[in-house]
Amino acid sequence: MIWDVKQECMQRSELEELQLSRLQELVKRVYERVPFYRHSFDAAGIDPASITSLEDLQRLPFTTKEDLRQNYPFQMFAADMDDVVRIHASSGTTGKPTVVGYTAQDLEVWTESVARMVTQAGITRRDRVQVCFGYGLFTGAFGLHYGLERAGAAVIPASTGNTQKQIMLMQDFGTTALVCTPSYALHLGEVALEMGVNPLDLPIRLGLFGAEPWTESMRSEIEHLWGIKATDNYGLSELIGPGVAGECECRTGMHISEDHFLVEVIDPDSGAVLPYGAEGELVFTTLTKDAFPVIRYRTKDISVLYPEKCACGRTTVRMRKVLGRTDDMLIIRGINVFPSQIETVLIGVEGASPHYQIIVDRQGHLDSLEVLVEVSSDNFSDKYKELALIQAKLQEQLRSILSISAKVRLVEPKTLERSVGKAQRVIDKRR
Ligand code: DLL
Repeated sequence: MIWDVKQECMQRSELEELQLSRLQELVKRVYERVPFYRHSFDAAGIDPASITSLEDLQRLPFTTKEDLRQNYPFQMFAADMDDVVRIHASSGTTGKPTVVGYTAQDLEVWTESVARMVTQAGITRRDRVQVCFGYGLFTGAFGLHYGLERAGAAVIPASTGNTQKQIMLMQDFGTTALVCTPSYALHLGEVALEMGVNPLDLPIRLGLFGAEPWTESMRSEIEHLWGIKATDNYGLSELIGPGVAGECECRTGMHISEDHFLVEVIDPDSGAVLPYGAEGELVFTTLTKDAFPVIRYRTKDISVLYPEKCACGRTTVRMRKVLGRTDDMLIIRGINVFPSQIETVLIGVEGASPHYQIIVDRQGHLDSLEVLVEVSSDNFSDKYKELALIQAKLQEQLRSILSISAKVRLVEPKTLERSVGKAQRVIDKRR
């Protein structure tokens, strides 16, 4: 089924006309309402009225996560704070998160985009959908929640954690579809088996997975374990959250909701726009966001765009699975983690030095994070109590900044390898 035939199956020319009028309106609005855009357009010599074609988009400067950080928390908002009805956040590169806001109109756009996305994945009003994303500042749970309700499904807001109870809910409520990160889907399956429950005996038929990269081999592992069809969906908080793109039944890339999100692929080094079919960094402009619009936002996600009409009938451009990024952001149990966030914590704790190594691994199907930290020479002592205090403090602060727990291992001064060039801070054993 197609949720919104008019928007999803538009003729290219009609879509481009709509995109242009929305873009023109957006550029004028952000110029008037957001000092950051006014300054950056002025610096680039751009008069909003001079945007007369979609190609003119390429003249506009990019927006980066660093720009959002410098305008923390609300200076990028284009709507009055009184009209903002929801605030979410995702990881920033340091201790402060990236903050995004929604007006009632934004929530409506979000709900519709997700309803579209879940419908194309195969959800219907007969489904009972267990949402195992954390309900909180993360956009995953609330975004999926309202879109699924709009699509008519029965939502089970199970949130994260308490995995045995999740299995019990699936059995008792007759869950037919699962929404979570692909790695959590594997972990859930493993726990079910440990409990003596065969996932194949549960009525789950469909999985909607996203928020982290996953490979085709992981897809088949999940499908075999659960006996379900596993679909991929993509989004990011800075654009709206989930609902930017998702697979249809053909699973030949994720359809991007282009009436809301104008997409480009660029060469991450030169910034030049690349043609369809070329691999590069995804850049998005939000065409309909009210409170938190972004212009040419650099996602750092690497993908490829396919413009050909899909066998499902939708005409929107599809994006290939995202398997890599241009920066060092890690996604651990669905949570974005920047090494620089960890560094910020280390610098703030007396006794810890900024010499560290991050080890990401997978235990069973769950990601684990370990941080090796050199104790500074003046603080290094044989006193177990003092070291245990530093360790506990680091663990507590990392947990509070990253929202996931990290195991901290203190090591003696000057024992971690020093590099002459770029420090090799991260060892990701999951790859
Ligand atoms: O992860 C939004 C989301 C929630 C999408 C639930 C899908 C399902 P952020 O926390 O801001 O938002 O993280 C965004 O996660 O730039 C990608 O690097 C990565 N990402 C999201 N979906 C996928 C995916 C949500 N399907 C960042 N495949 C993005 C690969 C993904 N990476």
